[in-house]
Order: sequence, then structure tokens, then C-alpha cells
Amino acid sequence: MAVNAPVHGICRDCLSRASPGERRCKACGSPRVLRHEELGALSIAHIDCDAFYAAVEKRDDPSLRDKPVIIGGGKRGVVSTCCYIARINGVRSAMPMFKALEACPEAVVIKPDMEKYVRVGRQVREMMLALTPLVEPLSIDEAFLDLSGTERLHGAEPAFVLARFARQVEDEIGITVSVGLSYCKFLAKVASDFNKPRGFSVIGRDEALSFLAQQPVTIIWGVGKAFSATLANDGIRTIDQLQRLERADLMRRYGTMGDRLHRLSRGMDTRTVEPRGEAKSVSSETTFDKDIAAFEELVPVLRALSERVSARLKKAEIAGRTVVLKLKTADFRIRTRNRQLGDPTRLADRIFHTGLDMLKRETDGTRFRLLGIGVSDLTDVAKADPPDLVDRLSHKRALAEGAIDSLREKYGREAVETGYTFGRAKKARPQREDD
Ligand code: TTP
Ligand code: MG
Ligand code: MG
Repeated sequence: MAVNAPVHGICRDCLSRASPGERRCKACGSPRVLRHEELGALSIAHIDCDAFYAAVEKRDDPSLRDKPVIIGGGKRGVVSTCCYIARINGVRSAMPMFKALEACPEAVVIKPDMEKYVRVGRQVREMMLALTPLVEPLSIDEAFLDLSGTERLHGAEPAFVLARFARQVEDEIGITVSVGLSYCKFLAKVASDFNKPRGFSVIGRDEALSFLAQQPVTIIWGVGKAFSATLANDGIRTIDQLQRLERADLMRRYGTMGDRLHRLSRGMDTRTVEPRGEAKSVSSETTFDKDIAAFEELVPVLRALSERVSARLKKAEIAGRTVVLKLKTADFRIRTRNRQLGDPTRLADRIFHTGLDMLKRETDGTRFRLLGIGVSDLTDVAKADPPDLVDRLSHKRALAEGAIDSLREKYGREAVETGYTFGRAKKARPQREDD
């Protein structure tokens, strides 16, 4: 983390260069001087907006500035997010609304306005793209940036460019961000979370091992509630314990996850920042071990694939208007079928039922070796699945899916499987949904 070594620094408020030894910025008096021995050598960043939805609402209503604000109480009856004042009182994302209000009765509760947040998220992303084309969005309010090789273009090193960016977002958009800077994605993401809000943390190569050693295993990507419980069961809670285990040992115990634990616990992460090209469609397909002709056998596969597509759409905050079914016959002929929906969707259930309808027409005894489902005509989520336009049944399904998603977030994917995926094929008889 940023240490007070005798190195040059950057004032995060006025962007002046600070000399070694100056605790405060000479130009503006700010204590927010960024210093780190490797500052000039690091170029992988992760930027995440602070209390994003709440920050946007506070920006738009200055009377909320010093009040605890909770965004939530929408469809799911849980907290989407809350400002840092509400967090002091114990309010957290995904908390049931009634609990949040018990913890913080004076909070101002605001219903989420997704359209607005998508718009602001886009603005932030546009500003990121002015720094480098290598921007990999992770969600509505965060992205990785690779600033390698941009020094000539900007006339400044990545650390400076990022400090200027954070200020610019405050000035022009009116919300704050936190920045993490390191040599790899894993540590950049860990760093951005380290001194939120308005944070800027740096993790250099030299300190990576010792920094990681003190951290809980839960900071490792992919170590969620379920897996950290498995590790805890084996007596492993902190990363230094992982650092002491051999790769082979970890792999024997945890399979491919063991390999990831080995690498990440040592700060080894070679994944590159992948800019998201304008995706034309999102789809998922599978080739069977042996060819399948029976409709009943294809249904659970379609269900599982629909869920996968839906999860990816939700993660990327996008939706699709056209559902595309793809089949490959035993003799390698490809069949694709399209159906346009009344309004875009990102719900597994709507994708599944639309696909099912098309699949029914194709199952005529032909043996298939591959099944795929996807959506195209991508749009942002703001116009997707409006509850007043879909029938009551599918609205209920949307609520159920929301509930399932939040259970999965809490307990892991295995905890919640729908009847269609693993239930008996007979139960998987379609109910038609009118689109
Ligand atoms: P986060 O970046 O996880 O959280 P945040 O920006 O609110 O707060 P932080 O300062 O800790 O980054 O998520 C971004 C937005 O996504 C958040 O403002 C609201 C939404 N969200 C939910 O709707 N439900 C959730 O459970 C979480 C975690 C986020
Ligand atoms: Mg955030
Ligand atoms: Mg985020």
C-alpha cells in the first residue's frame, strides 16, 4: 500500500507534483498526496464508483448530502446499495429492507432508477475510454483499465492520469470513484476496494507477497461463501497459509481451483485486460456426448443453457430482443431459428420458453449433436422485461428469478437449482408464455 517512502508524489486534489518528504501538498495544503516507490512502473488499474446508485441520487438532490440514504425497496425488498453514512449504521447491500431500517431508522429510502444509473455508468465509461482503449467493464460501475504504453499520449504516467481521472469524474459527473493500481488485475481490484470511498491504493510487485499474506482468503476471486467455508473447514483462513502450501497439494485438494489459489495467493495473475467489443449476441451451446433426438432430453439442457445466457446478460447489464435457437444435426447440418420478443429480455425463463417453443417444432426424430440458445439485438437493461408489459405469470417468474439470484449470491450456485435443470424431464413440460 502507499507508503511514506522518500519518493516523489502526486497531489490528488490539485494534481501538483510533490517533492520527497512533503507530507502535505505544498501547492494546496491537501494531505491526499499519493506516493509509492513503484508509482511510475504500474499500469493496470481497477476503478469502481463509490456507493454508486446512492451517489447519483445525492448528486441530484443536494439536500440528501449529509443524510443516510438507502437505495432499494424495489421488486426484491432488499437494499441495492446505501451511502457511506448509512454504512456506519450497519446498512449493507442485499440486506432486507426492514433490517436496514431497524439499523438506521432515519434513513431516506429511494427506489432505484436503473435508467439513470445506466446512463451515468456509460458516461463514466466514456471518460475511461478517453484514457485507453483497453477498458474491460465488470459491471455498471467498475472496469479494469490497462494504461501500459499510454505515457507518451498523455504526457504523464498512469498514476497521474488516474488521479486526474478521479478528479475529473468528481467535477464533471458529480460522483466519486476509488482507484486501485497494480501490475495485475487481481491486485488492482483488491486495491480499489482498499480505502473506499475516494480511495487510491497502490500495490507494487515488491510488496505483493507480504501484503497478500495478511489478507483473508475471501479476497481471492472465486472464493465465495461456500468455498471459503470449505477452506475454513481445512483450517485455511488467511492467504499466508495458502502461500505455504505446494501447488500440487492445493490441486489435489481443490482441483483447478487449487491452481488458482496457488497462483493468486502469490500475486501471480497473467490475465490481460480484455476490452469488450460491441457484442452482437450472447449465447451458450453444448455438444452432447451422444446424439439426442428426444424433446424431453433436450429440455433440461436448454434450461441450463438459458440460465447461463441470462447470467451473462445480467452481469453485463444488457438484454436482447431476439432469441436464437441453434441445433446441429448428427450429420453436421446447422439449423438456427429466431424469434423476436415484444420487448428485450435478460430473464432465463423468457429465453427458455421462447427457445422451447422453437425447439418443439424442430424435434421430429432428427438426432442432434449440439444445442445452443442465445439472444441478439442487444440493448441496455433499462427497457428490458417491463413488468406491466409481460403477463402476470411471467412477472411472478421474474420475481422468482430475482429471489433465486439473490440466494445464489448468498449461498453459491449449487444451493439453488431450478426444477427444470435437474428435475425429471417430465416435469419440464413447457408452459407457454405469450410474447
Ligand atoms: P458495488 O460497486 O458493489 O457497490 P457500490 O458502488 O454501491 O458501493 P462501493 O462504494 O462499495 O463500491 O455495486 C454497484 C451498484 O450495483 C450499487 O450501487 C448498486 C448495485 N448493487 C445492487 O443492486 N445489489 C447488490 O447487492 C450490490 C452489491 C450492488
Ligand atoms: Mg461501487
Ligand atoms: Mg462495483
